[in-house]
Amino acid sequence: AGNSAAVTGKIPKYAAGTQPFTVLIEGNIGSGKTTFLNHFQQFQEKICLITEPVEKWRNVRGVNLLKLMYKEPERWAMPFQSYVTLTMLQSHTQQTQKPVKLMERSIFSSRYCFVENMYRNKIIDDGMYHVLQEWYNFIDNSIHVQADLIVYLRTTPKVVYERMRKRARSEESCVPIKYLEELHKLHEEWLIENPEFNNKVVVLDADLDLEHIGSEYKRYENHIINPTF
Ligand code: DGT
Repeated sequence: AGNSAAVTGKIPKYAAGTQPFTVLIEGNIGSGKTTFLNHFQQFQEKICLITEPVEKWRNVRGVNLLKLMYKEPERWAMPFQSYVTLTMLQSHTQQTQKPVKLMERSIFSSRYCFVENMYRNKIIDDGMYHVLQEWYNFIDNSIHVQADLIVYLRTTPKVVYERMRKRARSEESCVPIKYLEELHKLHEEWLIENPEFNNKVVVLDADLDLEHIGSEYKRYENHIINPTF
């Protein structure tokens, strides 16, 4: 065929055309992403929920990469990020028959918030950073990442710091508030200030406690369950 990929030189992106309306749930550590996703479990026949990538990072064939990343970041941040990228791509390209997909985090938060923060703080050096950037560029050009709507669970660093401490995930015991402040700033730059993304973003007040957040979720239920394509 004259217009085959080989002839035109345009190879279709991997997973292009295979993804439903996709909603990404984003926000600082402890902003309630998991709680938000759990709320949508009642709509399982319509929504494919992809939760807790963090569980994969805590157990890669028995190795807890998340723990190693916090314990010895100079050595483990780079392989950790590399694995995060892989797990995110697996989720982004996972197939489903359902008309909506809801995902906790994305390749974008990893790239624009976490990796950026590590680089600014010199936890990963130039060489490591550039290798990751080269991967991101290659991925941009060759893999389709569907993102129709981004739900930003916006919080203040102090509030999520308290939640993180209460939750007491052992790996996070040494995370200082400064880290959450930096991540907050990067989320704001990416989701509020960056015109490439901010027209897809809905912002929820995720400082609200569990008792009150339900009505905030409800405000956006319809957006998510019955998207206007
Ligand atoms: P939630 O439900 O809003 O409380 O969310 P979390 O805290 O369960 O999930 P998340 O993704 O904000 O954070 C999980 C842990 O993994 C946390 O210690 C931060 C870390 N983390 C997440 N993504 C990345 C990443 O791309 N790079 C790095 N360094 N850490 C990440």
